[in-house]
Amino acid sequence: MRYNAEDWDDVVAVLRDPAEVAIVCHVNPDGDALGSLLGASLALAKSGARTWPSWGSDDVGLPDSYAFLPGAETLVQASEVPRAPVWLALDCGAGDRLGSLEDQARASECLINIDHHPGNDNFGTFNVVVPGASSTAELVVRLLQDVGIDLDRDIATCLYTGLVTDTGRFQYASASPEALRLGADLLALGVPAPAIASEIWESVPFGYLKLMGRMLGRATLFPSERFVYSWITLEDLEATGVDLDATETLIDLVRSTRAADVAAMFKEQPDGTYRASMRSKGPVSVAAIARDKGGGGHELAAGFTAEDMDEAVYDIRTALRGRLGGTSEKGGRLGGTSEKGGRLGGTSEQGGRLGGTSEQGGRRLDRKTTALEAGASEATSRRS
Ligand SMILES: [Mn+2]
Repeated sequence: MRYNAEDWDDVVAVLRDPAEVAIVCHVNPDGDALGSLLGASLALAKSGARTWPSWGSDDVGLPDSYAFLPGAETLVQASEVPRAPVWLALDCGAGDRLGSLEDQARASECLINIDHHPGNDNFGTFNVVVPGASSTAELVVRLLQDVGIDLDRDIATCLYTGLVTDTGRFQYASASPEALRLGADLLALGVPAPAIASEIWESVPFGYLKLMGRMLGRATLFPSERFVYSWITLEDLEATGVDLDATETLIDLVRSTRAADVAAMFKEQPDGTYRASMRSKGPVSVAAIARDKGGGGHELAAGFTAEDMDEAVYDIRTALRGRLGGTSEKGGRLGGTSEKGGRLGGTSEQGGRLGGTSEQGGRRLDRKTTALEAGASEATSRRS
């Protein structure tokens, strides 16, 4: 047994001799889900099992950033996964994360749930749920080692990918001594770490740079509330050729300033509403703010849908003033803002510079961006 996981030895026993295993990760898979999925599949296949790696979405295929993962060609569509006797669910915080494959997985003789999300509902026949583990990949490595499967370079590459992504390139709290030792062991198997990093973090399409430029150009700071936000429109996506799905990490750029503790990113949706993502560096909880706006989430990461972005920004600022106004020191500092505060303009340095309303600021920045883009594409065509 490891990690005090009661079912550990049972899982090792099942994985020692499985003839057929369906291996699935959560829908909208991230690096840990994909790396664990393909790493486990390659390893079990190497030990003689027939494996079906997949997840419960309509179109199973690796995103461009993860196309390098060994075993990519072995993925099968959800509809092709048979009624295997053993199912291995990886990185799924709850049964419903199995998507369209949930019923089939639950109906199997043996559903093994390997995960590290706190609050996992132990949906498996056997459950190895270790919230203290850096990644599901870490648990998969240790299980495979106990099963007695030698990890090769390809398997290690998949599992290293899970480890490096879930630890935020070894910078989050989950980058434990154990996680770093595991990283070292995997590197020793020949994992091409610099190439992996480049594939994952330096592989955005060129248009994404333009999208970041537009978005960052509009970033608006309210120093008193220590709140920063920005937004993208459907027109931005069209002009830059970026898919809405590929914009999930934009919020990380917005929240990277020292000047703010709370960040919001608004994305225009096809129906004209704005999807808002919020992040807090603590102690302010953005969950309550999101709930008030009809959304939800965690204390430090939450979201909601807004009919009107300006109104949502106003509401967030009001909520933040309410949260911070409790102490006299902060109350004094914040008091000036609320007195002067118009809807968006006037309060922040940037709001003023942008001409008072976000709409005006946006238009002006758009023109500038367009000019820059024109210059850039000229330069590109001259070079090519
Ligand atoms: Mn994970």
